[in-house]
Formats: sequence, C-alpha cells, structure tokens
Amino acid sequence: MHQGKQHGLADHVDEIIKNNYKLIIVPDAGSNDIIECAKLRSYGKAVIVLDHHLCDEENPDAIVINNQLCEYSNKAFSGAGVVWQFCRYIDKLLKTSYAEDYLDLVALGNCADMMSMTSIETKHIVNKGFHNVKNPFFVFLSEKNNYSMKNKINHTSVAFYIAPYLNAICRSGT
Ligand SMILES: [Mn+2]
Repeated sequence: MHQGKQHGLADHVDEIIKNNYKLIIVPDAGSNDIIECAKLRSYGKAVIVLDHHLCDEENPDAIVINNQLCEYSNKAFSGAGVVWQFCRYIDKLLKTSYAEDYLDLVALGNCADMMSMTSIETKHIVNKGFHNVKNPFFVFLSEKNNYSMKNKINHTSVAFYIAPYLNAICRSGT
C-alpha cells in the first residue's frame, strides 16, 4: 500500500529488490516508471504494467499493456478494465474462466474511476457487472446503503453511494 495518494513504483522499488520477487505486476500505474523499471530489470526482475494512464516516453524495461498507447479502441477504460482483459487473455491461454467471476469489480472500478459511459465496452461491462454482484464486500456496502440506493445497483447508485467511500479510503493518505 502507498503512504499517500500516488501511483507507481517509486516508493516500493527497494522493498521489491530486497524481497527477491521475480515478477512484478503493476495494475493501474507504471507506464511512466521508466527509471524504476530499469532498476528492477537490472536486478533480473520482470515487470508487467497493466495501465490506462497517458505516458510521454516509451518504457523499454517493462511489458506495458496500456489502452492509451496502442490502437485499442476503448480509451475510456480504467486500470481495472485493462487488468480484466489481461486476465481474460490468461484464461484463454490456460483454458480457464476465472475472469468472468470478477466482472462486478471491473464494473465498480470503471464507475469509481469515472470512466465515460459513452464507451460501449465500458458501459456494457458496467451493466453486466452490476447485474450480478458477487464480491462479499461490494455486497455488504450495497446492503448498508440499500435505502439511499433505492434497492438498485447501477451506475448512478454506485457512483453516489459506494464509490465515494472507496475513493476516500484509497486517497486519504495516512
Ligand atoms: Mn486509474
């Protein structure tokens, strides 16, 4: 966990090196962490970046999967969405189907990160994910806010009554 509201690897590089991890997966960040990725690679570590943030420079020392840096047509897709598509690809390689179980969290991530719902892919995933919420904490939050949410889990009710709690915790620093 970061100490404050920040993205990226900068505050964790030394810890990663010390702990002898071989593969580092960086969700929702990392495209711009060029110096950190170079350092990790020099220690023999592989880095996979799954990100949706714009980036000025190429990151030559990581595998960067980022919908802003390729021809992927959906630019209004959050880090959660990019991670999910990566998981779907791993599913395809392994002939498994774990990714489908996390659509509720992909929907939540895209909603809480205020992605544009004019994107057909994002809107579809949000509809589908909120239609079948499985994550126990998400279920708990929606039960606790059931009155305000008028008994409905949809983009509007989640944006107003669930996302603010999660964003507040993640961005509150110490
Ligand atoms: Mn993000």
